Amino acid sequence: MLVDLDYFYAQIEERRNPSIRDKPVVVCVYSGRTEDSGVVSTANYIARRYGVRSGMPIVLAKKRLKDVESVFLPVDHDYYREISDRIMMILRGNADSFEQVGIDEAYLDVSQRTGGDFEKAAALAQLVKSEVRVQEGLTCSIGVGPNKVVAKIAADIRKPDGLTIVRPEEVKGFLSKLPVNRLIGVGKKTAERLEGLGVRTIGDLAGYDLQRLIECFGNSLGAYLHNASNGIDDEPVQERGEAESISRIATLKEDTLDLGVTTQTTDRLCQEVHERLVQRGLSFKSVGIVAVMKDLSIRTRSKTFEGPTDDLEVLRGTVKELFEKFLAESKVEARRVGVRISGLVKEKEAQKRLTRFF
Ligand code: DCP
Ligand code: CA
Ligand code: CA
Repeated sequence: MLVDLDYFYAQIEERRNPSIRDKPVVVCVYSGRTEDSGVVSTANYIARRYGVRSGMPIVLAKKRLKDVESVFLPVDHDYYREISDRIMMILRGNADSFEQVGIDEAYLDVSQRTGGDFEKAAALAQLVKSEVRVQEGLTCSIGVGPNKVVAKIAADIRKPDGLTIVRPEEVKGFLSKLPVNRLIGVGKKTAERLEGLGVRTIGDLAGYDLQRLIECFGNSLGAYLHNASNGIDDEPVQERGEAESISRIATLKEDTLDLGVTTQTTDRLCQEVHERLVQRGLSFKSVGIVAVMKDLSIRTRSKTFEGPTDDLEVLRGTVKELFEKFLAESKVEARRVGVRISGLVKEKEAQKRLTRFF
C-alpha cells in the first residue's frame, strides 16, 4: 500500500491552530526579497477550490483569494519533520517492509501479514488510517494494489481521507481510462510526446507497440511505460540507502507499567528487528525504545555502545534495561511499545573492527 498524508504542511497548521480550519490556508516559502515574494508550498483543500496550487507564486495565490478571508503562514520545516518521523514509525509498525518516499508518503509491503488477501489489506489500511488519526490527529489517503505503481495511482484517486483498493483482476479496468500523467515518471514533456503519438490514456499506452515506445523513449523509459501501463511492476518495497535505523512498534495487550508485560512484546519486536538486521547484513551501535503512553504522549530512551554488534541477546537485554528504568519513573501507563536500532554498519566492517583487538 501507498500511504500519503493529505495537504500535509497545511493540515499540520490546521491541527496546531484549529480556528483556521474552515478558511483557506496557504503555507508559503517566503524568499524575503519583498514582503510577498516566494512560492506556495501547499494549501488546504478550501484554498485549492480557489485555484491555489503548490509551486505557485504567493502573489498569485493572494490574487485568487483576494475576496476571501484566508490564512497565509510561513513553512516550519523542523516541526513538520518531527511529526513526519512519528507518523513513519506508525506506518513502519504496520509493514513487513517499508519504504519512505519524501516527507509525507511511504510504501508498505503487507503481503506477508495479510497472506495476500485484499480484504485483510483493506482492513489493515483502515487501521493505519485510524492510528494516524488518533495518534497524530491527521488524515491520509491510502491506495492498495498488487504492486507499487498501482498502489500509488490508487492513493491519488480519492483525496483527502481516501481509501482505494485495486485487486489484481481490477488493475486493467482501473488504469485504462486514466490520463498518462497519472503514472509516476510521466511529466509534462513525456505526456506531450505521447499525445503526439495519439496516446492520451493509460489504456492507449498499454495497447501501444513496445518496439515503437523503445524507439521513441529509449530502453528503460520505453519498457517502463509499457509495463506500468499494463499494471506490471516488480519493484520491491525497500528501505532507502544505508537506512538510518530499523524499528518496530506494537500495541500492548493492556495499558501497563509492568515490565513483564512489556517484555513479552518487546522480545518479539527485538526478534523482528534482529531478523531484518541479519537479512540486510548489518550490525547496530545504538538501541532505542519508544513508548506511546495512555495519554498518547510519546517517550523515547536510548543507549549507544562503544562498537557495533549484531547480538540478539545484547539487543534484548538493553531494551529490557531501558524499559525497566523508564517504567519505574513513569506515572502514566504505556499503550504501545517500540524498539529501534540505529548506527547501522555493514557486518564486515564490524568484524574488521573486532578482529583488530585480537
Ligand atoms: N511540497 C512543497 N512544494 C511542492 C510540493 C510539495 O513544499 N511543490 C511540500 C508541502 C506538502 C508536502 O511537500 O504538504 C507533501 O507534498 P504532496 O505532493 O504530498 O502534497 P500535499 O500533501 O500538500 O497535498 P495532497 O493532499 O495532494 O497530498
Ligand atoms: Ca500528501
Ligand atoms: Ca506526497
